[in-house]
Amino acid sequence: MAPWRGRWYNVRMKSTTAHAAFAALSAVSLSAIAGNPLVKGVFTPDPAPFVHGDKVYMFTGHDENDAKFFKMKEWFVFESEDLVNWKSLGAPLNLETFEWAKKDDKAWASQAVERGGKWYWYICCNCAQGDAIGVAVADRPEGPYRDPIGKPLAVGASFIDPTVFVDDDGRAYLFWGNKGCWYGELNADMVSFKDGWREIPGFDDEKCFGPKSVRMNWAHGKEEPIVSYEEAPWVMKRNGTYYLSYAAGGVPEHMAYSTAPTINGPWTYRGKIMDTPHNSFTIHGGNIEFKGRSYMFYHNGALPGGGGFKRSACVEEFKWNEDGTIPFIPQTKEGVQPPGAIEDKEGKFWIDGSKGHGYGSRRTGRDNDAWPELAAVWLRRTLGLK
Ligand code: FUB
Repeated sequence: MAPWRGRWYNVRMKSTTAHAAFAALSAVSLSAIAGNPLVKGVFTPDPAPFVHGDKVYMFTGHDENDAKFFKMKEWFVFESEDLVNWKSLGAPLNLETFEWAKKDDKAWASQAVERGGKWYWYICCNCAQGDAIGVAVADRPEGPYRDPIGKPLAVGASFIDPTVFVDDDGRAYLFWGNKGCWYGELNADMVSFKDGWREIPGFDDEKCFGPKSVRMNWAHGKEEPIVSYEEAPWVMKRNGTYYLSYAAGGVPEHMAYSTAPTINGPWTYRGKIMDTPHNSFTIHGGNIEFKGRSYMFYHNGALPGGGGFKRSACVEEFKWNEDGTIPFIPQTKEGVQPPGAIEDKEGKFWIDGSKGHGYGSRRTGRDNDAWPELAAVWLRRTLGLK
């Protein structure tokens, strides 16, 4: 278990008096804004958020502190009620969970969902036959997790970065892949495929997955023209349209997306969502709707000591365009306000609309004198005090 399990992160106080008060209440340390990266004490690449009731669970990988290349052996889970304060639930999943996995490295990107009271965590790693997708199951997000099938779900060159999507009709799908994107429908057990898997339709078409550039395709062992899609797929649905967002453009990556009228396509390339993140040549994330607002997760290398192999989860709020397209989303150091904070046209915002309960301003920066007051309001409310 990670030594920092169970701590609340992200105390951002400017007033020393208020800071001391917060420190005295060490078990419940609150902040009015998250600040990116979200988790300060450990590297948290490839964030995969999941909304469950009034909480968000964020599943991530773990870039080790001494990494010179990708060095990843376990996966983390964090919990939040406001996207600002994140509690570590530890590292309940690691390569040891999978008997068939090579143990030295390559616990790469993952995603988990809850279904029927069980948590299914889809991961990628290496096995004797090559790149593999696996699944672990638990009764709670924090585990304990076990491998329910004792073998990989799928094996193939560049089989990395699984994303799971459960449609309105209850049918579930797994998508994955680097410089290729494969998908298959899962059975109701969530741990087997109904009818195998296949490459998504139109993968080689620029109209579907963006402009081609010549890049190294490790699966084919040569450089070749490849559509913009690189890796890190994330599937979701909104108002009847399917959205597939992904890391794009080769290295350094940006985030882009395609849409389709059905889960089987045809996919249409829709353009860029995010630029290359600060100090990281990869970008990996996904979006959620939470308490009536929309959020995009991704990672950057901005934590002190961070970089391309020491990445950290971040989040930005965004508003869908009226025509259903995803806007370009700028990346910020400030991150998000808690859902419930209402911003007025002057750029000030009030928690739950209660003017007089303290406010901050986006325009003047978040470190003005009102911040300790606002943070104190949150603390009082959380503790049930007046
Ligand atoms: O974290 C290892 C790999 O880097 C992931 O699988 C990719 O999506 C990229 O983020």
